[in-house]
Parts: sequence; structure tokens; C-alpha cells
Amino acid sequence: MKIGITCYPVYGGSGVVATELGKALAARGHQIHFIAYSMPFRLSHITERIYFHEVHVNTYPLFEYPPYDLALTSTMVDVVKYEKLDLLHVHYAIPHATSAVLARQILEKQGLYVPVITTLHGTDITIVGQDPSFSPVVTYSINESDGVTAVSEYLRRETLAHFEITNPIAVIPNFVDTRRFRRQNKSHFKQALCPHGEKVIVHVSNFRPVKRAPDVVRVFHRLRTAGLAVKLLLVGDGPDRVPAEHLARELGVYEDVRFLGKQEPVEEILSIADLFLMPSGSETFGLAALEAMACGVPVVASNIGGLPELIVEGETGYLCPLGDVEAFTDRAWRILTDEALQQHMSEAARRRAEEFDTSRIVPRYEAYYEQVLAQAAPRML
Ligand code: GMT
Repeated sequence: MKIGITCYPVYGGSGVVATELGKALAARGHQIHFIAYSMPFRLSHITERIYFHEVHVNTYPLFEYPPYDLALTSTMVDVVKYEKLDLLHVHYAIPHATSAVLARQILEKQGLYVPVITTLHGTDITIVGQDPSFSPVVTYSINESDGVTAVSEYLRRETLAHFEITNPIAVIPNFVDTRRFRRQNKSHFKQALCPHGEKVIVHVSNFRPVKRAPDVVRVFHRLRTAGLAVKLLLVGDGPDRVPAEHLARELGVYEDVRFLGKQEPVEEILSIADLFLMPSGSETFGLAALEAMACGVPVVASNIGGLPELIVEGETGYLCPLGDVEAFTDRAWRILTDEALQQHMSEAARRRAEEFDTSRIVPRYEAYYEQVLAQAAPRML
């Protein structure tokens, strides 16, 4: 198949899923055309079956807000027409689904029908999409898509609860390459960071307020105050990084916290982790937790959103009430002070992650593409 994929190319879960999906589909023989405003950050190199089409938005004195969505639509029209794409798969509803639906309508007038599949990831539904200034457009674009997927049952329910959806929504979860994300021997790295055998807590996010990064620092501070020898590694960057840094200084734990910024490859850092903290206020799936689990790291996370669909309570980690720093500290303490429990959870986390391996999930997307193409066939004649 020739598939157009549009996503946010920057650091973020939906972009990672879209890019890894494109790479996996290309490895399975499909031709993939990424259409975005810059090269997706996980798309390290172009192969013979992967193409990248950059969307250019021309500025004009009249444009206080240059219309990216329209430039994207025009690029989609061109790429579908000239590269003879079979379908467009867009990740994140706003504005990608809207642009794709418009592109399909333009092409239909020219006698060409390209089915549009929209994958809902999270904040496009749980936060941004419910903003009244976007809601009618999001509803329309989802209903006008030829196929719609959501990354968890939770997100499917949320979408149905908050929008008037007439289209069925298929659930296809996030996935991870468990050959890349596995525990590697990084003892030299661990030794350099923890010369006295300290435990290591890791948090990876885009530091948006929804990730509650300051809570990670608060939990860490409590563990330190209770006498645990532990270090904290924070990976990623975003609006809450500076507040988290200030908090670490204020609480007197900055010496043992490392803010590493955006890092690739994350799996090397996860390989020295004893625990992963995800105190998010909203999380439709929790890809960063899945990647940690694949590296054999138990996860303590908020008991919200799609996280209970991934984390098995008491087995691969623990789920805590949202914002309950005390509960997070207690569960972290349990894992970090009990070698046998930590080992058991590490192995269980890895096994659980294997259920979401690329080789298991990507064929579900392929099957879904076939289904949508078959349904759209009469319109494509
Ligand atoms: O986590 C983010 O803020 C990024 C966001 C995105 O759309 O780029 O991630 C969402 O999609 C990921 C991939 O499907 C999910 O694993 C994340 O849980 C989800 N984030 C939220 O719901 C906050």
C-alpha cells in the first residue's frame, strides 16, 4: 500500500507512534509518505520506502496567523495525486483530520477518492478538542473520516462521551519495539551516576503541565527525607522544566537531580532505572511508561485515563490516586526497598510490554487499513 502519514513531528507521543508506525509499515513492504512541517524527530533516516514531504506555509503581511492547515491540505492533495496514495492516515485530530477530510473532498471533485483514517491520541480529545473553539470542527472531522482509531478504550469512551460521534471507533493501542527497548548492560553509566549504589528514578515527558513533573520532584524529596539513597533523572523538556528545577532547589535536592533535556536514545537511560514515575493528570495510554516497562522498569503512575489498561496493579507497578504525593512516595518506597519485589515487577513489566510489541500491534493497523479500503471501495471507482 502507499500510505500518507501526517503527525506532529516534534517531541510527543502521537508523533512517536505515527513515525514508528510508518517505519514498521515500510519494513513490512509498504510505501510511506510522511507529510508534516518538519522531519519527524524519530525518523532518523529516509529509506527506499520512506518519503518525507515538507509543508511550507508562506507568510503574507495580511496573515497574522499563517494558515498551516490549508498549506497542509494543499500538500496532501499534491502528494495523494502525484504519488498515487491509497490512503491518508492522520495522527491527532486538530488540524490533521480536518485538513485530510478537506483534501479528500478536493480530490473527489477531481474524480479521485482517498480514504482518510484518523487516529485520536489524547489531548486532541481530552483537552484541546473539547475547547468550544475547536469542538464542532473536531466532531465533523471525526465523523467525516473513513476510519477512526483511538489508542485506548478510555479514549474511545471519552470521545463518545464528549462529542456526537456517528462513526465507529476502533481501539488500537500504542506499541513498542521490544528489541530496541530492552534492558541493556549500562553498569559503567550507573556506576558513574550512583557511586554509592543509589537507586535511580526516571521520568520522561514533554514537561507540559498535564505531566505534573513537579510532583515527581516532590515524591523524590520525600523519599530522600525518609533516608533513601536515590537519584532522579528527568528526561525531556517543556514548560514545567524550569518550575521543576526551582522546586528541586527550594526543597534542597537539586544536587541529586539531573535534568537531561531531550534525549535519544532513551532506552539507555531507562536501562539504569529502578523505577519510572508518571504522575500525569491525563494520559490516554502512556507510551513513555510502556517504553520504560519494555526496559524492565516498574512504573508508579496515576490511576487515571488509559494507564490502568497498561499497568497491572501490584504486578508491573502501582497505580495511585491523582495528585496523591504521599501514595506515590509509599509505592515508590515499597519497590525501591525490596529487591525481590523490584525484580519480580521488573520481569512482569517486561512481559507485559511484550504484549504491545510492534510485531503484534502494527498488523492490526494493516488489517484496519484493509477494512477501511474495502468499505470505501464503491466510492473509489
Ligand atoms: O503526552 C503528550 O502530551 C503528547 C501526546 C501527543 O498526542 O503527542 O501524547 C498522547 O498520545 C500518546 C500516543 O498515543 C499517548 O501514549 C499519551 O498517553 C497521550 N498523552 C496524553 O493523553 C496526555
